[in-house]
Amino acid sequence: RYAFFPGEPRWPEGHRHLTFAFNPENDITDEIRAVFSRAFDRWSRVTPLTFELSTSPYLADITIGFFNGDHGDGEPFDGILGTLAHAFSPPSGRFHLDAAESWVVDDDVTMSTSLAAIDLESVAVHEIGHLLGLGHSSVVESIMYPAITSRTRKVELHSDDVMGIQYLY
Ligand code: TQI
Ligand code: ZN
Ligand code: ZN
Repeated sequence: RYAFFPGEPRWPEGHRHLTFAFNPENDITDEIRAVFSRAFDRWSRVTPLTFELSTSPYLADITIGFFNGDHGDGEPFDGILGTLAHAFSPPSGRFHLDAAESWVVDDDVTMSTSLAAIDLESVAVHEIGHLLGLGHSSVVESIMYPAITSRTRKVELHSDDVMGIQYLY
């Protein structure tokens, strides 16, 4: 079953239109932007929340960045596999991805020749769940279940994810 962070933090009632921006240090291609837009849309479709790309990381509610190793928040990345990404609970909006991963964008990750290939959209949908206030679920098929394998793709919200997010919003 779905779960929340302690105290059930969520984006406040008067804050249902959220903006997101990318770390200006990263080279974000249109393809990568499209992956994140699709991931946000999946949550938007089942909630009153809307998400819009902003060009200002200082003003945006959610900031997304790729980092290597120690990046200043006490939770260093560890190179290939292990920790892939992390996102903080509301209203932090910080979403960090390990730049060392073999991220797969748009291509079919199940066909990748790299054994360590990770589907970016699958991780984005999961981390956005955290950004919005969902913890980990015990339902194996859910997006918020805490296991991901390389070379797999899981991007469709499960009814368990939808029930969890609709409780919060
Ligand atoms: N990152 C962990 C995660 O997002 C970070 C984490 C551990 C965490 N415990 C937490 C975040 C509790 C919030 C609350 O779960 S990860 C998965 C999954 C990771 C893991 O890089 O290990 C996914 C990233 F769920 F499959 F294990 C993406 Cl989908
Ligand atoms: Zn971080
Ligand atoms: Zn998680």
